[in-house]
Amino acid sequence: MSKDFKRYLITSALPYANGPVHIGHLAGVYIPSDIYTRYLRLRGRDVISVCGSDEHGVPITIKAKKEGITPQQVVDRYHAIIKESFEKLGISFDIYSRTSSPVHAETASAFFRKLYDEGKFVEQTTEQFYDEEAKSFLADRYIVGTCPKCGAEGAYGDQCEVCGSTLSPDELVNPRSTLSGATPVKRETKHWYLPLDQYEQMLREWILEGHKEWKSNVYGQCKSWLDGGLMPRAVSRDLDWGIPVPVEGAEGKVLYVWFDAPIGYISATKELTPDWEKYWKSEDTKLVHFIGKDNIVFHCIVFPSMLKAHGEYILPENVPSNEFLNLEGNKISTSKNWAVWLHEYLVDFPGKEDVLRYALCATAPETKDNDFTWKDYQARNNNELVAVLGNFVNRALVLTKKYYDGEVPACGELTDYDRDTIAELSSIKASLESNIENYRFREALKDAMNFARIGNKYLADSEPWKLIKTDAERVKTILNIALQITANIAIAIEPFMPFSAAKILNMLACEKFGWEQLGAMNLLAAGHHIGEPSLLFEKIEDDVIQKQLDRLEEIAKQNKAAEVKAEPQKAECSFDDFQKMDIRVSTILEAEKLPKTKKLLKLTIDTGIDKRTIVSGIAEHFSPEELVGKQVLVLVNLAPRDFKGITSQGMILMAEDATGALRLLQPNEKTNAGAMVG
Ligand code: B3M
Ligand code: ZN
Repeated sequence: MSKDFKRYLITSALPYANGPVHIGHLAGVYIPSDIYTRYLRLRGRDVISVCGSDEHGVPITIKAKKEGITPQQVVDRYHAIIKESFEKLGISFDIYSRTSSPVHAETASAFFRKLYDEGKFVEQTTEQFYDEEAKSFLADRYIVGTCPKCGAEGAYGDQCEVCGSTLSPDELVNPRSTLSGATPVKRETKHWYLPLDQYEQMLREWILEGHKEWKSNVYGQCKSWLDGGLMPRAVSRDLDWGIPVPVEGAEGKVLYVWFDAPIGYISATKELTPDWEKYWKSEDTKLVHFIGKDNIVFHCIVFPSMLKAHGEYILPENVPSNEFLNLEGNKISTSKNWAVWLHEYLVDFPGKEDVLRYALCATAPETKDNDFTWKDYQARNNNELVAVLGNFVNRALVLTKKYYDGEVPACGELTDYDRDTIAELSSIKASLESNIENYRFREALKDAMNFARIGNKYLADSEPWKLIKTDAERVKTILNIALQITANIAIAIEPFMPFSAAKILNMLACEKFGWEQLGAMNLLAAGHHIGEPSLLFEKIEDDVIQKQLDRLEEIAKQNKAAEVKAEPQKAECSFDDFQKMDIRVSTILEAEKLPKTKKLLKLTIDTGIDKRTIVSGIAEHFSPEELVGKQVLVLVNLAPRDFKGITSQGMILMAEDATGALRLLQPNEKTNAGAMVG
């Protein structure tokens, strides 16, 4: 059934350059696409993988405004971080470009212009939300309100992040401008629309009839969009950041980011190779888009309609899309900093790139949302990578070093058990291939790991370390087979863990093998000298994991504090009431814990009027040492009270924050004790 393609064009969703990449992006898009690409390369296919930063759109301008820098500065910063961190993780794009590149501006403009000239757009003047204070139309994320579908606050003009619904600004309840907070008014403006309704029939036939093999989450979303009926979609926006609409009378208007971004795949290919048309315009090319589930409609409905309208381009053969990855039970959120950031991981876990690739592939949300936990990450490393894969490879190599001084022993006569083991290994190959080709990367990873599992079992069952004393000839065959399995592992794991595959090849002193050699038992010739064995993986200790969990706990605390609403204001007090309070700047001279109490500190303070004693219930928050010498504000005419037989003459003023932490209130510069507050 499946067609034979001459070449492959792999695209991965262009990350917005408004922040770094996190594990959700990796598990959902970039690790699957890299596994697929590396596999095809290893098979010797003509394949290119393109990606780049998505540098237009409102997410970028909002970030710029928040930080008080220009949109260009935002994208320059994050493009560099993203590009470098992808490279370090071994994500092997043939090109990682950006949509602010001149080639892209030219390609996207020409694309728009062709559709415009051929009358493929509908030009329409409509009323759009406008912020009179900020003097600006409010596209997409510049407008927020209550979600009409789930009632969540803070839904955007284009999407509710709580329930995932795609929205239009008109649907929001109580819309507000994010620029000024003002309630927007309606104002007329002209835009160009792509009449998606005209492509509905084509899409129905192409997807619903022609691509029943697509993943059910993707197919299902397409079907519900198509069954709901398609409407024209605006492809321009009133914004000053983006690619200008290349027609007369379009001042102040740019291409909608979702119009220009997918064209970015084409521009990146153009930048990569003068042969780019071969990849985009030939039915012999298999085009595959790797994306996250929030991008399905754009890649399955909107972009294909654009490509059809243009007329010269092929459509994707598949659009493998994953669901979402959660972190420790909660939704990953960039704005709440609830994420594991790739660039930070690379610093915290140097040399453990493959561990992350492995853990994320193994927990990828392929069919439903899934959860990443640090404990699971640790268990996968310690129980699978160290105990199974690393252990097997190390045993095979170390024993070869020990018994044969690193020379591959010759394979003698095979036993039935040897034959069964070899047969089992070669049966994995077909399953591994079919799983990768059908985008089931978790299953494929299990297949690849099975080479090591079988190898481990083979060594454990045959016990060469015992046999060496009684049947040294037999041990040669056992280790020959173990080494052949090791070489096979270097092939099988390469798409998933390229660094470890290279390390194994290095230890075997071998050049890279081709995929077609997988399953062969003659990869290493007898007499070949292997290199020095070293550990492939190392155990990750609890304290390393605890550090990550502590960091997340701290973030959760901060998020909770940010959510807390301030207590309502107390009843009014008169100026006279206030005047009755005598508050003085004072200096803490001595501090000691009150014996037999948990909370109480006895403080000696200089109020400027006198030296006196105050008992304060802050021992759980401050140590005596850190208080001595500090200036504080003290209510000095508070009626004295006894604590454990000590009279306290006054009260130190403090604020309690939402996490329950206490803060001393202090003059912002050193002040003489006795200075009055009021
Ligand atoms: N930048 C959205 C996202 O990161 C968008 C993808 C564009 S792919 C052409 O979810
Ligand atoms: Zn909602």
